[in-house]
Amino acid sequence: MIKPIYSFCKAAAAALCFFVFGGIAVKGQEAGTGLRLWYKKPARDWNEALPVGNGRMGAMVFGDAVRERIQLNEESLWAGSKVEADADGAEWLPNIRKKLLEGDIRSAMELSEKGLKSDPLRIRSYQPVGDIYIDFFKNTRSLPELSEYRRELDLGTGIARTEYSYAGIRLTREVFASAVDNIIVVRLSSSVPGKLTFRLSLNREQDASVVPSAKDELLMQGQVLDLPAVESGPAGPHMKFAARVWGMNKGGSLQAINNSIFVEGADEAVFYLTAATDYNFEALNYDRSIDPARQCAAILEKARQRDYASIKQDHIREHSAIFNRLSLSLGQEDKDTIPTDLRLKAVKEGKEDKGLAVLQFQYGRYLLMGSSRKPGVLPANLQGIWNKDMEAAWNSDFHTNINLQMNYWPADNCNLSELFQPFTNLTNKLRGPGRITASKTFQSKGWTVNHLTDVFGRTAIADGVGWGTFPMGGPWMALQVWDHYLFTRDRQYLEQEAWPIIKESAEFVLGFLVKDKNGQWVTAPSNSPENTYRLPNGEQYMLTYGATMDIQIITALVDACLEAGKLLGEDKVLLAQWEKVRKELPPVRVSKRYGTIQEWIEDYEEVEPGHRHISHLFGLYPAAQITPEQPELFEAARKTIERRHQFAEKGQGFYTGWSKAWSVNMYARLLDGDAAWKNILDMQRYLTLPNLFDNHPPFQIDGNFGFTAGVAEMLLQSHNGLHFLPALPNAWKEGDVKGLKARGNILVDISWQDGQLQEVKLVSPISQKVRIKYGNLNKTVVLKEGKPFSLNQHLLKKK
Ligand code: FUC
Repeated sequence: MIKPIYSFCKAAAAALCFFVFGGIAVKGQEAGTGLRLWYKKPARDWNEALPVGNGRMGAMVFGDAVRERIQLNEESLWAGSKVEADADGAEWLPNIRKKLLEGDIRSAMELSEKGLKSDPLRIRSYQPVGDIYIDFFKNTRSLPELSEYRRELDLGTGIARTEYSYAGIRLTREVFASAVDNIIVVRLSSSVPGKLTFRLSLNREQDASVVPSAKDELLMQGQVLDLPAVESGPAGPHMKFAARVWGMNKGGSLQAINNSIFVEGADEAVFYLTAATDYNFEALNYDRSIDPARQCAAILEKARQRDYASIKQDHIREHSAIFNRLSLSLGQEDKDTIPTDLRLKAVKEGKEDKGLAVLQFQYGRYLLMGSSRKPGVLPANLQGIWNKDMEAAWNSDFHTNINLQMNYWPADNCNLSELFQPFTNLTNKLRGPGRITASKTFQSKGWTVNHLTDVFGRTAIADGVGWGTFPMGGPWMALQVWDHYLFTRDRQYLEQEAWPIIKESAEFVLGFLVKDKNGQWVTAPSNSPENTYRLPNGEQYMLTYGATMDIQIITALVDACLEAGKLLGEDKVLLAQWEKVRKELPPVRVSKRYGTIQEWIEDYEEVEPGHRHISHLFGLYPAAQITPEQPELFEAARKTIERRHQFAEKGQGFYTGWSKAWSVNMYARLLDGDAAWKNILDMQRYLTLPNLFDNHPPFQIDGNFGFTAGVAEMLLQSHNGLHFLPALPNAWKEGDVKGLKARGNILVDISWQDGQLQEVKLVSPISQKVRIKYGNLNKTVVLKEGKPFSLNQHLLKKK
């Protein structure tokens, strides 16, 4: 029987941060910001483990004193293979459209099932690389009594640390993912020399084997073996992958045997770890000319030239330079002496903890840094980069009917613009397969993707024609690329990346639209993700034409193309054509039944009124078509979200993490800070896991990112000039934010007291005129290149 081993001392957490081990001062805070998740117990399961990531590799650190587990991911390791799944719509599409527009949805659906159903229907999953286990105390009869246990993740340094004492010895572990050196680093040390004895093993539950590749190194090599699965594409040996762990010891011995490295009697041990696959992003496929084992060897070879201290120093420097660009205080009490799980518990029991909201806000920024940047290429998926399952929930894919887009909502406004690049990379790459989907399935030009994609560039309809027909996935992605330009004003990005993407997306839309009975341009077929309507005869469908969201997306896309086209001197005839189409789109309508925004082109009854998707409010957020300047729509938008909530509270849908996070952003746009704060509290109370991961359930990272974007949106909006503190909750009496980013590439600091603005500071890299707003005050100011511009509570310039 294992004795209870954790007798936790009451010593204040901070005191543990300054132990001296073997002459090395280990300072818990280092260059960090004091923003930490910390716990007095090891993770009992994955949802308590702590994430580190460098954009290409991720790891979840459990911190168990007896058996440490570090679960590993590499961004490109996917099951499946590249397939051409598009159905040939040529023969079917005209009839499907005709039936939809005539209101004969049953026939349209039957025809779609026959003519538009893709093959294979589904995609396969993003997979983990495997696990590192570190076993201690294997040969002891009874486990020693452990004390002063603490594990933490310091968001400012990106270092996960575990510490505990036994028999007068203090043991410390540090884990971080270095973007500079492209590796994961694990260091174990003991306060008493010669006391480190353990076995580190590298494992994967399937499709791989591990051998020593040198006396101090392990090599895992594998190949995903896809078993036959209904409608999921070819079975067979697919993506190849490898991982290497190299270890070094100070004192004692270190030796690789079988799948393990045995360390005995050491003072300190350090491991560098990397993984790779034969995935080639350029080809959106695996590529047999790539040898993952050699890739790993090359990465490790470089890292081995560098000692732990300099790798760590470079990591902290690089990490903190990005992370520290933005600071937020909500005037909260400092509760850092209370473990994070207990703070969360207190909130779940009804307390409010603004500091926890700040921590979650910054955690969203941290998680985007961990899952979306160089050396990685791919964007953050449904779980960022962190996934433990061979068959993950929703395959941990890139869901393009909101989830992938939501992941990137905080990238620009939270001053992390370079983290957006992987989103652009994928959007740009999807133009290749997306042209086939546009031309074959939808008989149009340009490119598009439906409601999901994977690393193999799936763009065809997936998961069935009712659910998966969402030709607006591409235009929505394109719009986000355009928005990134609006934030950064990077002309080169506009010319070389954004413009080709949005222009070709608009080509798709123009070729796809058809005229309805009122002579207006509509999409057909499509759906309003992922909601179902009921016809007067009781039949229920998802498939439709001219869903409100589609019209809003197309309006925004045409507006973007017109603005970009004018900037770039595009052909006037084309611009005029777009302008004409825009005028001939159906209007956004208000439902006669409920006074809400009408979700479909007809005022259908919704089957699930508390549905998690609120697609018809796309025009409220992320787009900016529904604003206080259109009072009727603005009011209808409020009613729409309230109605969703009302039904959700009766237990009819809605409560998923990302959906609540969307509500935070929408309430911010409705200028209702108290409602936004209530939704944040709901997220904390019902939808947050002990490691502060968002709980869909299960874990899904979009909620984390949507949360972060939402908090920023409450403090600053910039879709229509700069609006300071547009949705400040009553509970946020005082506070201070430094380093938000507004469209126009303007950095914004704001402080407030007693719920009133105190001071604003703006810095713009270029000279420009901007409209600013606070409460009822409106004005225009001229910013000079690089010169800070400060305003007081009356929006008067400060000296
Ligand atoms: C959409 C959502 C689900 C889930 C999935 C990954 O289908 O409706 O709630 O988030 O994406």
